[in-house]
Amino acid sequence: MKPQRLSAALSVALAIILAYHADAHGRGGKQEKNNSAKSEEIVIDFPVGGKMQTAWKVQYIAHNPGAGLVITGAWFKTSPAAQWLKVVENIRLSEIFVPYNNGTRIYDIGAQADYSLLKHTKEDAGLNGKLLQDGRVVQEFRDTGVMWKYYDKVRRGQEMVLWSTLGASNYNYIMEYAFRGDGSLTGRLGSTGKNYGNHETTGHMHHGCWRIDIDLDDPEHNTAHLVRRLEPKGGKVEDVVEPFNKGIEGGAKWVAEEFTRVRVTSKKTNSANKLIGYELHALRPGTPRHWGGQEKFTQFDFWVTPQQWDETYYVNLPKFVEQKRSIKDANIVLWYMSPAYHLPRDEDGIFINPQGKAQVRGVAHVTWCGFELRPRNVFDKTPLYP
Ligand SMILES: [Cu+2]
Repeated sequence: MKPQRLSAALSVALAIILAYHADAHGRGGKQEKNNSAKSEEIVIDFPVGGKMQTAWKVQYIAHNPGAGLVITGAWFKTSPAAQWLKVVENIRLSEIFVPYNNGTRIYDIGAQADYSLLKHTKEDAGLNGKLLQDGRVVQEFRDTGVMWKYYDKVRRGQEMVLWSTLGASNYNYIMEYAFRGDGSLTGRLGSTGKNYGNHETTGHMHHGCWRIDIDLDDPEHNTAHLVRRLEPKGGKVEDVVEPFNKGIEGGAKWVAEEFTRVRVTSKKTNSANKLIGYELHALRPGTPRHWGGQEKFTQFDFWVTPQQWDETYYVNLPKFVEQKRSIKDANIVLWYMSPAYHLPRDEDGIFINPQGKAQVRGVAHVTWCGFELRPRNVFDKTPLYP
């Protein structure tokens, strides 16, 4: 966040201007393809250090300055003999929206696209980390704990993690992508740094506004569904799978009581003749709605649009979907806002000086938000047990 205080009206106006600017200049893949920065590729076999069972192939770009760490392709292999299955064309944080309870509004990517990725050190990378891209990207292998347990048998999970840090004035944003041996992947945004000047005790949110261009197998033939679990009082429990927004681009709300998720299916089937798919699962502590002039994009938690490289800015979603294009059997993009609420606490560090005046000396520990993409009927059966 910029240290200067912006009035709510001014920052909203700025966001609007930059939103149009961002889209007019096609901040996104087209530009990416002509960009001097080129994708790096990593292939990882799982289990790491053991006999291969599954694998991920991941491409990424560390945009500096700009959108930060962007996944530019990801393919998964369910067995050593299997073909690569394309899962992702592009995942990026389109925006980090930071609304304060007192009305201050900050847009940390779209409005400040000149922020740079930090150069990390061995201390950042930790025991299992490796520095890539001149230290702008950290690669880590993590044990994710027990994945399966049955009496004397156990299987632990592993993930390959790529992360970068965007230095956004008083805040540092960790952009993290983890690819797991079971075919799932997560995108997480970690907000850390120092509390904002003159707002040291003001509650505020750091929302990750993700653009998730999923390309499952043949990218032109993907369909999004809204999946819910209903348990009406006195009624039957039902799992409902419906075309997302009746097959037209638009938004949907995450409903805690319904375990809402978005499922994307391809035309391909597994050997049990089920459509292979991936589900977007919300990892969230709550649901924010904001009511400023340009904040209609917060009225839904999930959005789906057709893929268009000149449509990359999250804030413009309500305008994009006015086109009412079909998202059935098409090349589609999922959009998800992962919310985080930060109500400063004494653990953030001393933020009241001896004269009783608010003062930034504070250490804001990381608050995480994000999502998971989880395979559904990609495997015929899991190979991941002893
Ligand atoms: Cu914060």
